[in-house]
Amino acid sequence: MDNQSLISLYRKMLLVRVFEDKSAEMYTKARIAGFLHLTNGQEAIAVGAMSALNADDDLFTHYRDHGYAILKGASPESVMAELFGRATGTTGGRGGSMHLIHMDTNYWGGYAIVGGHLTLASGVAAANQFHGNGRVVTCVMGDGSTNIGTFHAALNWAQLWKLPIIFLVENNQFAMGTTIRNHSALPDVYRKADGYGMAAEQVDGNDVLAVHDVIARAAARGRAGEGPTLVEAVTYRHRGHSMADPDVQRDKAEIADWKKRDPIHRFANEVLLKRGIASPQDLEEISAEVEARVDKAAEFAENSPEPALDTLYKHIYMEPVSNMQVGGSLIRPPQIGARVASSEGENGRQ
Ligand SMILES: Cc1ncc(C[n+]2csc(CCOP(=O)(O)OP(=O)(O)O)c2C)c(N)n1
Repeated sequence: MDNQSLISLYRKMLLVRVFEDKSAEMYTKARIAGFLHLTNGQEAIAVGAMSALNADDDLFTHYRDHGYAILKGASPESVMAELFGRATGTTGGRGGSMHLIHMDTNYWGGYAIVGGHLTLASGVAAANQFHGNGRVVTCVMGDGSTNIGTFHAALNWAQLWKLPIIFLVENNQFAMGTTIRNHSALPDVYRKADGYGMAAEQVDGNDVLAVHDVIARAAARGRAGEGPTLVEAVTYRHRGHSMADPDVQRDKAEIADWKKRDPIHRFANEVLLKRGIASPQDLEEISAEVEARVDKAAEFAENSPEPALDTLYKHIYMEPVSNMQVGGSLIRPPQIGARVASSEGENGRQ
């Protein structure tokens, strides 16, 4: 990587960090409602991974998704506005923190149901394979997700069909407050791939260049028709599970120890400063630029309108109509658990 690309990695990690800190501040000021899961400490994974993929590759993530949306190409303004629930947000203020989507850049979204997106991501990988479009899917999840049924269903299918997909586990060693040793029979997550004969790699998730290399290899494998890869990136989150978590379960000394391995400071010290790629003053300037950019995003969100009341029912399931004529048949609005009458008759679609 040339010097400019290395500096860009630093700038991006810092942008994700500062964006998260600003989100936390806005949450405490009650500008952001609902849940807010921050990614402080885990930035090297998102930045390293996204730097190794093509712009049109597909991305699915869990709910720790702000950085991914920005790195994929959504503006910090639109992401902050989404957190604020404003009309200018990535999904018009309807999704909020856990459901960022940016289809212009093939970011299929953040998902709140743990593991629920894995089979969806495999479906898109199957579509890519069918169309031969050369796109690879990256599906990001936490370590806790690897105990869920859909994890195993998705891995089995992906390996069986040699789908072009990377399952990227951000192993921050906790599912909420439960340690990986207490929630997973196999704490070495990458070894779960063995059950399906799938390629797997474990990587230091606090080393942005190492993550870049692993994801580049996995993407090449997917594009060459060699199938999926399970990547386990080992890291640690600096904050509680979400803003609602007072973080009393984790060991304070352990948190402090991992903060010494902060991926951003580490990259600045061990790569940029040590190799003379940037001076301390350069880094300060980058920091000031990033802070200003994020302040602007918060200002934009603050000044954006709420979604108009008459759009309340848009983009939920369907336009709410009392009845609808389709092909001469009367379609009743669906009710949960009820059959939907169709031209195929009562026993047709359910
Ligand atoms: C199917 C399902 N079960 C439980 C939850 C509640 N829940 C939300 S986050 C979480 C922990 C997930 O941990 P992990 O996958 O390691 O991700 P992390 O938050 O550490 O990034 C749980 C149990 C949920 N959202 N979905």
